Amino acid sequence: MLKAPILVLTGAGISADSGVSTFRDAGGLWEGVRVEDVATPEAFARDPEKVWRWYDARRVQVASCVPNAAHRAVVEMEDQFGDQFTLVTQNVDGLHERAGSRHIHRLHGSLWSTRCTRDGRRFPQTEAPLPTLPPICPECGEMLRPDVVWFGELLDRATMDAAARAAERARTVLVIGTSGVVYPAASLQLIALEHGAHVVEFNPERTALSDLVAEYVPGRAATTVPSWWQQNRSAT
Ligand code: BJW
Repeated sequence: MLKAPILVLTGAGISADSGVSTFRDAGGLWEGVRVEDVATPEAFARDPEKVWRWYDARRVQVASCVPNAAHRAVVEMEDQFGDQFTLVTQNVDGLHERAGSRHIHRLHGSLWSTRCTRDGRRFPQTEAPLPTLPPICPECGEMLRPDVVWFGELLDRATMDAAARAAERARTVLVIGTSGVVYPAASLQLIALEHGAHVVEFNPERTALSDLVAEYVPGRAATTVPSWWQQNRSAT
């Protein structure tokens, strides 16, 4: 029986069937790349152009991808459960937005906005590739940075607090396509378990979470999530 409130936690794996690379799988974004060279504030301070080239290449890749059936099933969950539904994603690819999800807690930012390195002001930026790298703030002429959260940086406090509250409250939690190794995002599923939620994990590979959850659903998200949703959506 599917009990509300519902929390959906997503990672790179939900977009894998759309053709977006994950980070840690074979052939993923980290293969052949040192994290310290592209996804830390120190790397950006050292060589902003190199970091921007890496992010712009990802923006170009994602721009050619479209949401898949798992993103669409998540939209249907929001439609059915309304304010008893929360979506929290680690993804920066914007595919939940493009699928039609309306309320999204983005823990790690977005590829589709930039942030001024001087005052932190955000600018929407949908052009891919960017015409010049690194891009320059239209207001003050300082460099813009990707609007993402790098290792060693704090997540937005209000976003993380809202996500943690949803994890405490939720009676059903769907964890889709994350390796669960990056904190504090990975703490959300543990908070939910501690609070007695029915946790369902969707992942072709077992993770540290798999032995702890009520249901482990192996397979690709674009197949398993819609199928699970069809079987469970009326059982509310
Ligand atoms: C499929 C599939 C299909 C494949 N269908 N599934 C506590 C303990 C230890 C360390 C720390 C800690 N607290 C903080 C830290 C440090 C650090 C951290 O967690 N390090 C660990 C890695 C060791 N965390 C931070 O630095 C965070 N900041 C912070 O905590 O500040 C305070 C602090 C700082 C320093 C010390 C202590 C406290 C910030 C983390 C920011 C992470 N940023 C990134 C990059 C974002 C921008 C970008 O996109 O470039 O976020 S890293 C990268 O990993 C990205 C992702 O959102 C994140 C998670 O990855 P995800 O989504 O799980 O992807 P994968 O590739 O790992 O997994 C994909 C999964 O999909 C796999 O399981 C596949 O099997 C599966 N899959 N195909 C379904 N078809």
